[in-house]
Amino acid sequence: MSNPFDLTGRAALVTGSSRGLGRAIAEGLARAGARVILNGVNEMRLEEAASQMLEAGHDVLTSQFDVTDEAAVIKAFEGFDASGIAIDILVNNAGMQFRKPMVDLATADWQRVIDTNLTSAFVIGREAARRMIPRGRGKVINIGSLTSDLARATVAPYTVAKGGIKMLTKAMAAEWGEHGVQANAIGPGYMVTDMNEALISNPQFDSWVKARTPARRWGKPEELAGTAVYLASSAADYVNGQIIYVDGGMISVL
Ligand code: GCO
Repeated sequence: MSNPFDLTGRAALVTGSSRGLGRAIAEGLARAGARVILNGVNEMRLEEAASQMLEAGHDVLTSQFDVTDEAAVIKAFEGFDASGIAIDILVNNAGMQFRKPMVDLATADWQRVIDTNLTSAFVIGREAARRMIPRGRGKVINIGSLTSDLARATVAPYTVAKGGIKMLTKAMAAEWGEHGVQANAIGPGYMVTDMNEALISNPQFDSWVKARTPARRWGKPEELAGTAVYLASSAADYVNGQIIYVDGGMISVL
C-alpha cells in the first residue's frame, strides 16, 4: 500500500505564503512532495520566499495577486488553466488582523478585515472548486483561529471572519463532498508570527498565553505543517467539514 500522506504529483496553492503560517504550510506540503504555488501581494517578498524554497530543493512557482481583488483572483486561475496547472490543494491562509474596540471601529476597517479573512476564502474556494469538481477530487483547507469559536476583546471583525471560516468550511463540505472534494479547517492557537508581534512583545499578553495554554508556550508556524499535509492527502479522503485545532490545548481548557 502506498503512503497515504504522499503528495507527489499534486499542486497546492497556498495564499499569503511568503511568510508566517502560510510559508510554513507551503514548506510542509512541498516536503510531502507537492508542487507549491506561493502567493502574496508583495512581489519582492514572494520571489525571495520562492528562491529560498527552490534552493532547498522544492518544486515552487509563484502567483502574485491580492486575495481581495476578485478580478485578479479570476485572472490567476485562468493563468493556471492556460499553463496546464490543476490546483489539487487550496490553502486559504491569507489573513490580517486589526485590533480596536468595537465602539471605536470604523466600518471600512471592519469590512477590510472581513474581505481579507473571509470573503477571499469564498472567492478563491469557488474558483478552485469549479475546476476540482469536474476532476472529481480536491482538498480545500481554510485557516481558522481560536476565534472561530471564542471571542477576544478588540478583535471583533477578525472573530466574526474566523467564525465565518468555520461555517464556510461546512458549507463547502455540504456542497462539494459528493464531487470528491473535501473542505476542512485548521484552527491555530497563539503562534509566533509577524502578525502577532505586538502580542508577543507585550509581557502581560505573553504571560496570559503561557498560563492559558496547556503546552505553556506559543506555537511555532511549522507545527501546523503535519496537520496541513494530513488534510491535503488521501489519508483525509473521508474527513470533511472539520476544524482541527493546533493550539497546544488552549481551546479545551478554562
Ligand atoms: C489576536 C491574534 C489572533 C490569534 C488567534 C489565535 O489578536 O488575538 O492576533 O490572530 O493569534 O486568534 O488563534
